[in-house]
Amino acid sequence: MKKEDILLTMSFMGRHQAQLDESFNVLRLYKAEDRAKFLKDAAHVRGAATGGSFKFGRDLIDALPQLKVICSMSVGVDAIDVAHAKSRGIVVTNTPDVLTEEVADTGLLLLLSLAKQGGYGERHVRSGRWAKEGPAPLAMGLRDKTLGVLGLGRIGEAIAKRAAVIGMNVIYHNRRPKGSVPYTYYANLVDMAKACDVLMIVTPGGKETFHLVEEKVLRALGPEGYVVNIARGSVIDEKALIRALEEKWIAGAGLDVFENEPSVPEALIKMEQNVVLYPHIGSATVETRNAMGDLTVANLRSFLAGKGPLTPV
Ligand code: 8YV
Repeated sequence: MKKEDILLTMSFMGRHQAQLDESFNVLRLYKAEDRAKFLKDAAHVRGAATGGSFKFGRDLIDALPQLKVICSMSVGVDAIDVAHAKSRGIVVTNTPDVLTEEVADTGLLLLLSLAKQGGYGERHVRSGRWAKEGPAPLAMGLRDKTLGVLGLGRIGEAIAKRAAVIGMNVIYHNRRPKGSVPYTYYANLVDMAKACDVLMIVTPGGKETFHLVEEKVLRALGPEGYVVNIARGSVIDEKALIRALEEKWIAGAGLDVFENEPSVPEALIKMEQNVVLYPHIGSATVETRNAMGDLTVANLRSFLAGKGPLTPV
């Protein structure tokens, strides 16, 4: 039987390329020399596979009039114009749950590395400063400190549990309180920023959370406060964050995501001691990416076989 044509927007790991090739005739957009001609020839596809960083906007959606499903290898779908896709009756799927614990581990790693200056200490050794200048400066303990979780969803709750294990108090801010959790709810983000020592950002990206953490929130966090972003760069006003660090409105920042990835402002790169920078590694382990890709391919196979999506957004 002739395999169905599907669109693959960006390169996937070999394991998932093989899975896709096994079931479909894969049309690889990222290999196209003439994008317009490629899309004209691909206009009949019903299904597309994509990744969290690939901008799947209105133009591309409208260039594919037969499209019925977009399967993203990510939990965050802010790079896809989901509203427009749904208005065209197109189903969008993502990869929830399979990465929750992994991203929460990275959130904890960023929190500990920031507070305990793990990266700075490591550079203190490798640069020879320890031998030349003596011990690294003392860091901050996290026991009895308060973690303010902005966005207590699946990943937010997993991070909150980890923080409680290391002796932190946990408070949170969401659009509405969550019945089932043992943490104090703050209806107002500025009030929560005032009440916490570390603000942990775990919201989805997109219009609704764009620059949610801006000057007022950063000033409320205060000169001994820290911010950690494990969500999307767009949630923080990055210019305001740089001012906050330079003018010491806050004490430090741990960032896994940025407004214009992979470019990171030089001002942040220069801040050695109180800023930790990771290259969007939240879910970046072999185990978790395998699971994310497997779920993405399973969504596409199920939907195109007429059995519906497994994890629609
Ligand atoms: C993705 C992520 O790998 O799932 C998400 O939303 O941010 C990561 O797990 C990322 O989108 C890759 O660019």
